[in-house]
Amino acid sequence: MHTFPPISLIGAPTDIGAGHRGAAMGPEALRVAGLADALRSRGLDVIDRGNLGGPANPWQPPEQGYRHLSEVVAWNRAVAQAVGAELDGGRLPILLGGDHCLAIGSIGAVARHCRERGKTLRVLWLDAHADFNTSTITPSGNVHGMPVACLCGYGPRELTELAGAAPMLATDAIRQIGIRSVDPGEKRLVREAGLDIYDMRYIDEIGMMRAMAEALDGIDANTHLHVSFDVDFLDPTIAPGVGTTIPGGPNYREAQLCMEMIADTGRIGSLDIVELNPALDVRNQTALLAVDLVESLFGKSTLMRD
Ligand code: 6HN
Ligand code: MN
Ligand code: MN
Ligand code: MN
Repeated sequence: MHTFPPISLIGAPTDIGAGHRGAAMGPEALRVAGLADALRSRGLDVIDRGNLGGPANPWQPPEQGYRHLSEVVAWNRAVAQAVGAELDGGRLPILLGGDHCLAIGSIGAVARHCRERGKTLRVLWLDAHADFNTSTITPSGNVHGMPVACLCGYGPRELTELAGAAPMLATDAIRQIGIRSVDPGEKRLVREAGLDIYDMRYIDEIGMMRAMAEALDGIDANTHLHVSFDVDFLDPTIAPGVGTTIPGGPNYREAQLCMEMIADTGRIGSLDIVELNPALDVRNQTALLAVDLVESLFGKSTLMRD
């Protein structure tokens, strides 16, 4: 049984980088689903910091390949500041999104923290999508399809240098799990950058257990593990409450195993829960499932192992 640092929940109620409205309601849906109490029942110390503020969503078409770039920058600055403050205070930040563009600020702050403390960062990106688009190859202009590229130095300076010199994150620090939708230009860039992708084909072939063992290989006592959990990682039959459903994701047991194996490392230092869209959900079931999985991520086991 591992001990975890005290946890801070940070709400970022915005859908500024998404292609559907509704992810702005994600933080409240996670609260209603009982996230804080679920973690407290694991014996964890949890403070809910409430919600960050930021610009409203003007719902404009993309300009020069980006939708709402200045608003995306403003939200990410707020996120980076809040996440950085929690890490500095020795706490484990959980970002309640909000859409996935917010991972630029969240992981940017985590990467800076790791650089300052001499820690090795490993990012596990659980998602149906690679989120590696740029303004010239994006099919949508939505920045939630670009955060990994921005973190790795591909993107506008306001985002690639949001929390330090670009690249804020080395590609070899990332492992992407569950990927099953990559756009044509994005595919080329992912290969060029050499991203480590455990796509659904690979998981089908070798199983979630071996895929996760590989993705977690090399983690040691000096590793800060950041999990960026895009809820569309999950199969849409169990998680309909997301804007961009892609069939063929991990089922309930595979997702549980994934979270349990991450918990077993004892190294989780920060987490994003993003892309939950209550406007598309059914009786908050996707939020409840996300809470269930996050409990496993913090060591709740279905058997007597905890
Ligand atoms: N997400 N690849 C598509 C795009 O528009 O760039 C979808 C991105 C979805 C992003 O779910 O975080
Ligand atoms: Mn994503
Ligand atoms: Mn996604
Ligand atoms: Mn740390």
